[in-house]
Amino acid sequence: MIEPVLPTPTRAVIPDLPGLNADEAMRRALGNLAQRQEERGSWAGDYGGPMFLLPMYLALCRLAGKPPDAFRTQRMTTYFFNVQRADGSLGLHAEASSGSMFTTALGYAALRILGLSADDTRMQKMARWVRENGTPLGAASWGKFTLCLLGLYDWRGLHPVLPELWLLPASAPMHPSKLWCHCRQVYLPMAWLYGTRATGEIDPLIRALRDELYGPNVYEQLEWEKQRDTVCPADDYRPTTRALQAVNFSQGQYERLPFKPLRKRALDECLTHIKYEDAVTNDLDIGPVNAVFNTVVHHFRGAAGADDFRRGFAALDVYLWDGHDGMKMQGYNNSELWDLAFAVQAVLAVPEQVRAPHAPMVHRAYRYLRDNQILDDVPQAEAHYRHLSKGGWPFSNRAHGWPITDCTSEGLKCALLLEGQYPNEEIPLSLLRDSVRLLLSWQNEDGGWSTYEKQRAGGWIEELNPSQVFGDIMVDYSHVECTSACIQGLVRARKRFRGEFDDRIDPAIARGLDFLRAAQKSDGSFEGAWAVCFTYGTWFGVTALREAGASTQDPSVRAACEFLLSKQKADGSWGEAGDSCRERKYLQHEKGQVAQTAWALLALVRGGCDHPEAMRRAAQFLVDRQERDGSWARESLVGVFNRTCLINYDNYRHYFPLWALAEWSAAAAS
Ligand code: LAN
Repeated sequence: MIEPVLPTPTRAVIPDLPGLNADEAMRRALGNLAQRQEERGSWAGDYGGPMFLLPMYLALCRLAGKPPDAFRTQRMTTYFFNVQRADGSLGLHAEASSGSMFTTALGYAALRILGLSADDTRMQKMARWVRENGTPLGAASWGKFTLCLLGLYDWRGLHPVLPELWLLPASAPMHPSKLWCHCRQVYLPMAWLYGTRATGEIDPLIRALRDELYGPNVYEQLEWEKQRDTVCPADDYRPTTRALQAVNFSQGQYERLPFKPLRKRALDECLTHIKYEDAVTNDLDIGPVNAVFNTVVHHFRGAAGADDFRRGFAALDVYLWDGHDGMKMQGYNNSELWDLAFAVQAVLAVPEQVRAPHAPMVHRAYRYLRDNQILDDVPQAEAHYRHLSKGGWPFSNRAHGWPITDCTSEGLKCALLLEGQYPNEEIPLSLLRDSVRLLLSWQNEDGGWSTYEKQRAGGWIEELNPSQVFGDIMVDYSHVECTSACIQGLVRARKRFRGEFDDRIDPAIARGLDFLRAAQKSDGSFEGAWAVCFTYGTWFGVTALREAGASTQDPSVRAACEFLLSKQKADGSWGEAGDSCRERKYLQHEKGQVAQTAWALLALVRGGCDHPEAMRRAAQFLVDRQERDGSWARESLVGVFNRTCLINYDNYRHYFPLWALAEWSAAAAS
């Protein structure tokens, strides 16, 4: 078959029209999207924000003796200093309202690795903050761990991360397979590195750093065993529980045994799982932390790990992003499938005659969707604690390969919306059926959906969360967003495959709705877990209820709309502060945010809100905030994970306002 050649987008010159209307705003927004689209059909975007990732990467570069080149060195340095706070510290994420020992201690070491002098005034300020706030002895555990690798903290000052846990029977309550996959995949290489006490060379730079971080000649005098529970208040979001103390104590006793007959086998078991993860993800690994730590493992394996190291190190390049504020390490290899699924739905919400000139953009996007669906289950899934994958969609691309519940559902929704448009390049129907089956297979006993896998352990395991800085990392819980997305996907699938899966889809949707209704707060809101926060969650909550057939008079829908209306700002916008996620209550941001205003407007439109003026003002806000070229300017970070760490979804500002304007104008016209 000869592939049709799609015309590439050209840069349009847009005159500055006074008094823009919604149609014109949509036209410009579409032009902007078309211009930003990659040849491969997706939209690339900055996925930075977390401040612990780049230092982890630079620790690896240091250990392996592979420093970044001059250009990267300069851009990475720029990044650190751009996000450095006035008091000299770094926050957990780029916009944190306070400094974190975890990221400041690691960031300081990273900047020295990049070649900055300790005499630089910005460095002096940073080092002073570290010493005045208790030194790296108070860093959160992942910070201490990374410092151990570099020889900047002593392994005796860490609670054990036992590789032997991987030898337990899989049914044991403490078996790592029960953990949320991100947590499991981080503690896997950590267990290997802890078990071997992997430490780099102690050279003059490391010696100097010890003095700079802890104070002159302090390091050698420290009583390390006593520092295991030292944590600076800024890093102590989840303080150690009694249950964790007990587990730490018993693991500590085990580790003191002079002879550990299982250690060698346990390390081999860990290595098998590490290599497997590398193999099934094309060395990308599930996320940035295990991508770095797995590569550190291969480095310390020496000649035996040389090939694995080379591939792992090369794969890390795609995690680096050179953005407006410098070069950072991103939270994932990219967010392209996720962005694409929303962008497509936003474009298709625009009236046909307005979007007609952009048909090639949608066509290109469809190809990306098709080319990045996951075609097979991973080999020996069960032996590696993996769920099924076939028919799923990932967050980024097929090479990464881990399918996600809501990404699969949004992917399926797009595939169904575009079905029949490109007869020669269609996604095979059998693969769409696979994705429906996969969605069904992921539903939890509580009726909700988690992120990558079914929930495998009770919430009690959260009591053993050793990370200190993150909340809810131990278990793959059911979430409002994932549940809503899966319900939406199943509603569409029910229509498309009428009769085929009804006996499974109907009860699944009903149970999903029960989960959602139970998750709704008494003020009518839904709490989101993956973006800020109640605005995001409420948009998902309302959407699922309405898609699944609830009327606009449904009390849950009404309550959700009332909640949103009560938070609208005087200028018609919504702005919710990132700290809402940490505090778990709605906190106003000082400024209205375009992405959040779009979510709120979408929720109100879909919820059949009977305050047309409130919605008109929201739409007006979106139009007023638009730039001449159809884009929207960068605003506060609105993505989040594990309650505390904000992350940048840079494309949200380009398609969510378009989507909201499209649905609002359609509803307002009818
Ligand atoms: C992501 C990115 C995608 C995101 C969505 C699909 C948007 C969401 O709806 C479900 C959760 C998920 C899959 C998600 C979970 C947490 C991730 C993987 C991240 C925010 C990207 C980075 C983050 C990861 C945990 C960062 C590394 C830190 C650890 C605590 C392991």
